[in-house]
Amino acid sequence: RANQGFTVFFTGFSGSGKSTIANALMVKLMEMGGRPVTLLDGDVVRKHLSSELGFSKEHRDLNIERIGFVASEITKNGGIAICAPIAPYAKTRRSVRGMIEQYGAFVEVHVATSLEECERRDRKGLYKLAREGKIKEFTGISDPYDVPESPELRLETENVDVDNCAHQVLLKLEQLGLI
Ligand code: GGZ
Repeated sequence: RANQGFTVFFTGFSGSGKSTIANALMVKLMEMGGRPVTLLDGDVVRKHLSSELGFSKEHRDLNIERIGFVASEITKNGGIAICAPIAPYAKTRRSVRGMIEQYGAFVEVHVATSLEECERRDRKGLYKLAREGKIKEFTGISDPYDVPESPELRLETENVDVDNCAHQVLLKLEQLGLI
């Protein structure tokens, strides 16, 4: 159905490029007009919706379930939700998929930047702190990340620019008949 709501759910390591690609995608979808687009970025959600939560498995799961709930409401009302958390646990991603697929499409996009590359870039200096043990339970360093087995799309970001990545997502949405 060309007019159903849908959720684009990015997952990947810290520093993989999720937020940047999600932002670029949001701009493109907004330019197309039509349905309202809501970006639920990791940072913003952590500040406004999950401010009391840390990074234990329980807290990460709660965070993702909250994002999933908001995305499912947006999807139910025919909107477009773009989510960009790490979402390290496959089981939790599956549960969110289930919540959303009751109302519309769930498009999982694995931002597959390798841990090595994220750590090499270390844009916020967090990997260094994690290696020094100053940040505990850091995804990829001292906490797990379940690699998505069958996402709708996997983005290899090395030597591919942001615009190209966002374009690949648009093509996938077209292929799926969502836009
Ligand atoms: C992972 C952490 C941690 C730990 C703080 N592990 O690059 P960033 O800074 O902006 O993205 C990371 C963000 C991850 O929050 P999410 O809500 O996306 O995580 S989850 O989906 O697992 O709930 C990073 C920062 O928070 N950060 N401590 N220990 N990332």
